[in-house]
Parts: sequence; structure tokens; C-alpha cells
Amino acid sequence: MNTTTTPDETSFTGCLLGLALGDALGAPHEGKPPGMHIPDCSSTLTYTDDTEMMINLARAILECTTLSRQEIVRYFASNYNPARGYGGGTLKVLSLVKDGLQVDVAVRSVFPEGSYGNGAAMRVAPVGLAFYRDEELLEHAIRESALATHVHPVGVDGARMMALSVAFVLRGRPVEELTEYLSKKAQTPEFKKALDRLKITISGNPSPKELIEILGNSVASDRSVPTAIYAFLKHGRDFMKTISFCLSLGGDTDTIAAMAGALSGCLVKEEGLPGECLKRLEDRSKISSLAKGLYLTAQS
Ligand code: F2R
Ligand code: MG
Ligand code: MG
Repeated sequence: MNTTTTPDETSFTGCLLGLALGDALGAPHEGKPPGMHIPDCSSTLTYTDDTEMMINLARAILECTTLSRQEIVRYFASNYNPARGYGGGTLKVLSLVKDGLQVDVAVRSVFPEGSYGNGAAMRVAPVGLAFYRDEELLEHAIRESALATHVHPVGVDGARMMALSVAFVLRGRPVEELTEYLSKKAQTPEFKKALDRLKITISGNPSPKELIEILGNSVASDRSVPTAIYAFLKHGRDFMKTISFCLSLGGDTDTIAAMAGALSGCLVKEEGLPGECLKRLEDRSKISSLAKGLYLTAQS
């Protein structure tokens, strides 16, 4: 894979802390209509399912000798708090696996064709970090991490778009080339079309309402991952501007802000994240330690 620069540890911590901050700041506004939703760092920033799953995935990467969907779902199912606002399909998959059902059966129990929700994409950043140097390992890990809960091709492709974006930013590739790169990598017609729309939209200045119509703000992977990438491309060099923009769109604010926050955090590094908000982030030091572990894994 074409590596232009060697990232340092603070790109890794910036990425995972950026994801958790985006999730926690977006959570109070999830499901609201578009509007002026101001990120509030004045009290404890509590994360939701997006970050809980990211933490479990990072732990699986660091602790498993062979990274498989069976191992990954075991981490998800044994360490989840249903009160963190999980998607209904994912919640059911995790409870079935916890009760002993095989993962490949459980993942088709709610939606026979699998979930196209953004659950596999919102948590996948640790995969992009750990395997950014090796395309084959990266693709394998993306697939196994997605198939632990999401087997619909659109759910899997959303995770691919996010993890490939993290790896792209980490390798120091020019951000302006990201959409073209992803267009070549997209595997489903849904994502190919969404990326075509993104390419056209990025050069304009649509209102939040227009942007939602074009790219979406819902829990569907192809209607939220491109939106997060748009937010990153427009505002990613300023972390809080990126998050404020995501919140202004309404809809799946925690998840769109988590995905855009991971990309922005990777680019601006930990020092580019707002210190006052970081201080109040739940499990900050645990997330930081996981990111440092992934940094060591990526170098080995
Ligand atoms: N679930 C939520 N938010 C609602 C509750 C939050 C509230 N604040 C609270 O505290 O309770 N957010 C989280 O869910 C999203 C990620 O979802 P995931 O993991 O992909 O779940 P799921 O259930 O697989 O998919 C989500 C929905 O998409 C629709 N869907 C998916 N595949 C489908 C298919 N094949 N056919 C029809 N519909 C399908 C369903 O409506 C699923 O429930 C994130 O926003 C996270 O923050
Ligand atoms: Mg959530
Ligand atoms: Mg959400």
C-alpha cells in the first residue's frame, strides 16, 4: 500500500478520542430534526453504543491471535450495556450470541438479508488504525469485524469506506483525493452512487436540508457514511467545526459525528481536539490506552 508518511501515536489517540467525542456530543441530539444543535462540553460526556462497540473491537484486535467474526462478536456480546442505545437488530444479534447461537445464524435472525445499518461503520476505526499498512490484512479485518453483526453488503461496504478512509488519512495521502480513491474501492451500487453524489456535492455549498436530501442523515449505512465523509472533507481540519456541522444535520447525529470525528481526529491528532471536552470524556484514559496499543500493533 502507498505509504507517504509514518504517522505518530497522537494520530491514533486523536482518531479514537475524536470518535468518542463525536459520539458523546452528538448523542443528546440523535433523532432531532436539522437545526442549531450546539455541542455541550459543560458536563460529563457519556458515550453510546458507537464507542462501546469501538472499544470492544479495539480490545479484540489487541487480544486475539486470530481475528475472526466469532471472536469479535464474543467481545461485543460479553461487554455490552443495552442502555447505551443500540440498534434493535444489533441488540437482538448480541443477545442471541450471548445465549449460545452461532454468529452466522444470529446475524440473519432479524433481517434475513442482514442489516444495512451503520453499526459496522461507526465502530470500525480501530481496524483502519491497526492494519493501515497492509491492504490484504485490512480488507480481511474489515470484513470479519462487519460480519460479526452486519452481513448486508451495504452494511459491510459502509465499514469498508470508513476503515479505508482512516487508513488513507493515516498514510498521509492528500485528503482532496479521498473521494476518488473511495469511488474505486466501493463494491455496492448503493455506495458507488452515493460517492458520485458526494463528488458533485462537495464542490457546492448546499444547505443542511439539501445535503440531507442528497446524502442522508439516517441509520442506513449508505445514507450516513457519505455524509460523515462530506463533513470531514469540508471541515475536518477544525475538529469542533466538523462536529457542529454534523449536529446541525439532525438525524443520526451521534453516529455521523463519531465517524467524521474519527477522521478529523486522525488528521488533526490529539493536540487538535478540544482539551476542555476531552477532560470530561467518559473513559478517556481507557480509549487512549487502546489507541496506543493499536499504534504498537500497527508498527509490528
Ligand atoms: N439505535 C440508535 N438510536 C435509537 C435509540 C437511541 C436513544 N437515544 C436511546 O437511548 O435509546 N442508535 C444506534 O443505532 C445505529 C446503529 O444501528 P445498527 O447497529 O446498525 O443496528 P441495526 O438494528 O442493525 O440497524 C439499524 C436500523 O436500520 C434498519 N435496518 C437495517 N437493516 C435493515 C434491513 N435489512 N431491512 C429493513 N430495515 C433495516 C432498521 O430500522 C434497524 O433497526 C446508530 O445510530 C447507533 O447510534
Ligand atoms: Mg449511538
Ligand atoms: Mg446513532
